[in-house]
Amino acid sequence: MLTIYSEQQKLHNPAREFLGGDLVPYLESPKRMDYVLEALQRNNTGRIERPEGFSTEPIARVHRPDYIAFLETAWERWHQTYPEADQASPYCFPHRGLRHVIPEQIEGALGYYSMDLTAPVVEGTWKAIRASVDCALTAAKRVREGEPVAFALCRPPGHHASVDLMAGYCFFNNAAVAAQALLDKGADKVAILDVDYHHGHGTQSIFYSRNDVLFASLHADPRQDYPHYLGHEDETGEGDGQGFNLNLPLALHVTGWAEYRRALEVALGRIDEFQPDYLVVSLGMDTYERDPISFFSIKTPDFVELGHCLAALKTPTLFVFEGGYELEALGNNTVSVLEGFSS
Ligand code: Q9C
Ligand code: ZN
Repeated sequence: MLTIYSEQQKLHNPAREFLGGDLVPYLESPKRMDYVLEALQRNNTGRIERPEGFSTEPIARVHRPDYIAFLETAWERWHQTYPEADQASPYCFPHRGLRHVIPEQIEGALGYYSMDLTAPVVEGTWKAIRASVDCALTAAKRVREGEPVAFALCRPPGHHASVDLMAGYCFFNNAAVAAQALLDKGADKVAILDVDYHHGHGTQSIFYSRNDVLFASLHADPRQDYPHYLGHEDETGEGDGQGFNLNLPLALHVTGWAEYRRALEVALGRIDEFQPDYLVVSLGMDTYERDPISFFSIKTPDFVELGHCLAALKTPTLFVFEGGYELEALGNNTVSVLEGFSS
């Protein structure tokens, strides 16, 4: 299977994140990609190519222009205010009852464009998030040009990023930008299946009122885990998008492959009924039993079966890498899905 990967993505390398009331080493580290690359090479999964460089135009089809402009200069502005700091994080947010006027000052602006504290901006963030989108767009282009399937090894991930908000290690929504690009190049319908452990609330919100993109997601019940405030079963879309959003929340600690597989069949059934021109898979590997921040118990062989189930849709498919934090197994698990798809 063709993989698209860029070294530039490593330039986003925050040292710390806020977790459990403490600052801890940043889980969404550049090392994640090394583990996946090593496993791809060890298993001879196929060509690994660098992405083409795209302009911000396809990003602006999904994200608000002022958000894109903010991200481009956020580090510079932060650095002028805090020359000693190695990462930029908000501390204050326009919550209920407050005004949504964009503050001039960088700390206020950071809060305006952030849902939470888990997406710190560092010196290399802009270059890395552009490269990550480029990987998704290049892989989409290859699939459009006839490749039956491609894997965009994206990092930072994207599915928590919405139109004008960063969140959950995500800045630009790679899967959403790729799906929109496929539509803009002539597709009528695209399905996005999100199998990351966390609900892809950014992707959901981007396409919530549309019927040309079906969003289906299997994830930890938001009553029990991040992103906490979206991802419930009764979120089914609005307006033209009514019926084109499918959330299948699953309970923590009791979800193994049997339970997961039942929900997967529901999602695949809906996608099959939708008859998309393309399938975009938001491929998070954090459903794995030993993931440090997750509580499902999917095992390595189950990922082979997951890939196999996805292939049954017989639809041109784009895999876009999302979460997954257990480094030792991350490579094998990812390759398991891809090989399960291809075999
Ligand atoms: N105790 C992705 O997998 N931290 N993002 C949650 C819960 C944020 C995950 C901590 C997790 C974001 C792409
Ligand atoms: Zn996740």
